[in-house]
This record gives sequence, C-alpha cells and structure tokens, in this order.
Amino acid sequence: MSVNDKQNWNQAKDFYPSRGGKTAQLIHRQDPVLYAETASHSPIDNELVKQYEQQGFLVLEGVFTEKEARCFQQELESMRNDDLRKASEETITESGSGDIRSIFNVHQNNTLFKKLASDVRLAGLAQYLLGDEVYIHQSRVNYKPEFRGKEFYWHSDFETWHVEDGMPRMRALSMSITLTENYPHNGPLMMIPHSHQDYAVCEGDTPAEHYKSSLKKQEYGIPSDASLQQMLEKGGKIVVATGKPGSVIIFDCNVMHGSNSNITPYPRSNVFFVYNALSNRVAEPFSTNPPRPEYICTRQRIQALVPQTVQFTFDE
Ligand code: 6CS
Ligand code: FE
Repeated sequence: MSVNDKQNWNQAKDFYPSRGGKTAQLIHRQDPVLYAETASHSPIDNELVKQYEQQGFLVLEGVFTEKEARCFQQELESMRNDDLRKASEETITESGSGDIRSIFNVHQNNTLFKKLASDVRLAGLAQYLLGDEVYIHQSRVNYKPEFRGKEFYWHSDFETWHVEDGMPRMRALSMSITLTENYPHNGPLMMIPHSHQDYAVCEGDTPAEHYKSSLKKQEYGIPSDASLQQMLEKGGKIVVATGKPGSVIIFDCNVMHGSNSNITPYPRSNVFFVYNALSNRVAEPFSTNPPRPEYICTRQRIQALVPQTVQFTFDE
C-alpha cells in the first residue's frame, strides 16, 4: 500500500465538510437523531423521546432534588473560589471582567461532577438515545456570571467537534444540568427547533490554536445570517430553555443554539456533559489543524461509562 493510498485509507470520509473555502449553505443531516434499539426500554416517557427526535432538544424539570441541586451549587462556589483552579488552562475567563466564564474537564478534575457524569439519570438516558455505550467527549461548567456574563453566539457544537476534533458522525448529545435558576432574562440557552436536521456549512478558515479565542468569543464556525434565517423559517421560532436548579436540558450535537449575555444579578450557571457514542469516537480533525488539547476533547482517555445509581448528600 503506497503512502498516498495509506493516507487516503486513514483519512475518514468527510460527510460534513465546513470552512476551508466552503460556501455557507445548509446541507441535510445524513445521520439518524435517535439510535435507540426499538426493543430497548426508554428510561423516559416515549412522548418525550419523540419530542427530542423531532425538535432536537428536551427540557426535563426536577431530574435532581432541591437538596442535590444545593450540593451542586456548593461545589460550583468552591471551584469558583479556588485560586489554583482559576490559574489553570482548563479555566476560561471572560475577556472583559476576568470573571470565570467556563471550567472545562470537570468530569476528570472534580470528584462530584465525575460522579454526576455517570449518574444513570444522565448516562443511562444518553446510552438509550445514542443506542451505544457512551463516553464523555467534553465537560464544562459555564458560569455565565451575574452582571457581566458574556454571550455564546449561534453555533452547532457538532460543526466544531467535527472540524476541530474529528468527530465523524452526528451520534452525540449534550446534557446541560441547571445549577442556578435559568430564567428567561439571565442568558438561558436559546435553541431553534428542528435545526438539528440541517448542517450549517460555515465559511472562513480555522485559526491556529483557535480554542484560545473561540471559548471566549466564537468567530469562526458560526453560521451565515442567511443560514440562520433559513433555519428559523423552518423551525418557526426560538425556544428559550428555562428551569429551576436540577433540571436537565438535553440537546442533539447539531442543534443550532446560543445564549445572550447576562446583565442581571442572577448567575446562569450550568454544567454540561457531552456524551459521544463509543462507535463515533473522534478521529483526526477534518481541518488541517492539530488536535485540540485533551481537556477540551477526550482523545487519549476514551473510556465507556458504566451508569451508576448515585445519591448526592448536601452537608447542611
Ligand atoms: O468549542 C467547543 O467545543 C465549545 N464551544 C461552544 C461554543 N459550545 C460547545 C463547546 O463548549
Ligand atoms: Fe455550544
């Protein structure tokens, strides 16, 4: 096998080309949304599974108890006040205020969130929806702090994970657990229903070490205005995901979403776990850039989760 053949053999087919001189347009999704085995038993109501498949996301209220949510908030604050953690490359600060914007890799670097990532209420549901064993592709706490929390512009997570991390197909989903109340006014997740069925090809190239800027403010790998408008025409509206602490927002890897800045006195803090099917493990990035660091994209430490029945105790 010549070198050239080997390279072709290694280079997985790019089903979702984007950036690198491509023209902004919508192309149809080439993958199922729901991979659940028909015989397998859904851990949530079948009507909710249908809603997830059709609109691309779901908000489940009260998945965790108020006591458990208070546990998560306690952890949130102790992480926020940990100077060592603030200095870590895994912590992203807001460009203006210097407040903590996100802390990545919490499924590895925090005991409580490591436990939460395997909680059967999350990992068990992810296994069902993705029809496979799952591993954590990425985890993060997004603080969206009070008064000066900055926005996350419209994007499809999958477009970034495909181009910059080499995620081959659309067989991954995010679970965002609300740690503080997500109100309509403090920068909650906004999603366009049905947008997961179209892939928004983005223009522009991927700058070197793009993650050093994109996690603060994403300017590449975002859809054109025309693509956004087309998706909105198809979806008909923008849905705002609100919920009390302990709710879970589940969204397909390709749903078009974003969130506004937060100028209220109420932080909008959520923890995100990205579950990827083991059969969809990341390959080489489809951009020409080197792979992103392990704390943003699990590559070296891919390990199937074993869903656990977990209780979180809050020390009064
Ligand atoms: O680059 C990423 O992987 C991250 N960027 C955004 C805006 N959402 C997904 C993910 O956290
Ligand atoms: Fe995102």
